[in-house]
Amino acid sequence: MKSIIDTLNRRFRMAGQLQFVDNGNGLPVADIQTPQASARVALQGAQVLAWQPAGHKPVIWLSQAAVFEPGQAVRGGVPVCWPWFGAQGGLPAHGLVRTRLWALREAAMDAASQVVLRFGLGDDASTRALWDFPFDLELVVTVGATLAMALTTRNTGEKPFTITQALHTYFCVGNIGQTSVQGLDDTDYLDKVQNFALAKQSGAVEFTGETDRIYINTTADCRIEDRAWQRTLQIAKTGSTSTVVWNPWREREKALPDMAAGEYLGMLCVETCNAGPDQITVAPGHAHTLSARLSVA
Ligand code: TA6
Repeated sequence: MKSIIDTLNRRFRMAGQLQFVDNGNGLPVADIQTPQASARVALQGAQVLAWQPAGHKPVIWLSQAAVFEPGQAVRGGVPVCWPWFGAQGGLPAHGLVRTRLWALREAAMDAASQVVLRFGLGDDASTRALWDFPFDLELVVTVGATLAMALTTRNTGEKPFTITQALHTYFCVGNIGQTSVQGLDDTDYLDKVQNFALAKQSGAVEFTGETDRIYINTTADCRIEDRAWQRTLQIAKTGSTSTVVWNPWREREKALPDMAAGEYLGMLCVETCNAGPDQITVAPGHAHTLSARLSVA
């Protein structure tokens, strides 16, 4: 592991702004500190673990009980779910890529002094054993006063393939009971808590119990109104016509060993997706990009 971290530092380190560290459990993490923001991104899963714009409380939530082990999903941050969202028969939940080590293809500082990391992952024998298609996947993470994530799927094979996917974003909130999500009024959703029954949102989404919904046919940007912390988080998206909203609440939290007791009170997932009936077919030689841009209003 040390040699991976040494290699990353030799190739990509930017003195005082970007360095690579072992997070203590053997996984390399990009540690970013700029005047605009601090952030951490794990090479496993190309998973953003933290983002805090200067002058604000942390925006991205990470469980205190998260497990950092090679090949294990990490509770919190922004797991990349791909090439399927959710359950898929006996296959790993949320796809193949959140537990794999991605390559860092490029690290740069852009004209706006944001740190840009470009991660990549391609198919190999182990992905083809579970999902038999050649692909190239890139996640570009841009860290500044906003956090942008763009996931591009390229079909490098000769047959079309169909995917569902998510930037499964966990947000910090002051108190889930004093939080609402705007932008989904009048939108149909599939309610996982009610066996995927179809329902329609009326007004803002408020939280009084387990909430696990795939909002469909929506390209709308969302806002998290956090009354306890008196702040608004904005989520702008492209390449997505579904949004998932999730909070496990008290009972379901107990079934998640990588969440500490009561942590559901301080988190909320609003996920930029192509999920449920929102499926993307990518023709050979073509690409699709799913993107989310987060900001504090
Ligand atoms: O996005 C919501 C969801 O699919 C929930 O149903 C819940 O299970 C959550 O993701 C977490 O999934 P995970 O596989 O990370 O435990």
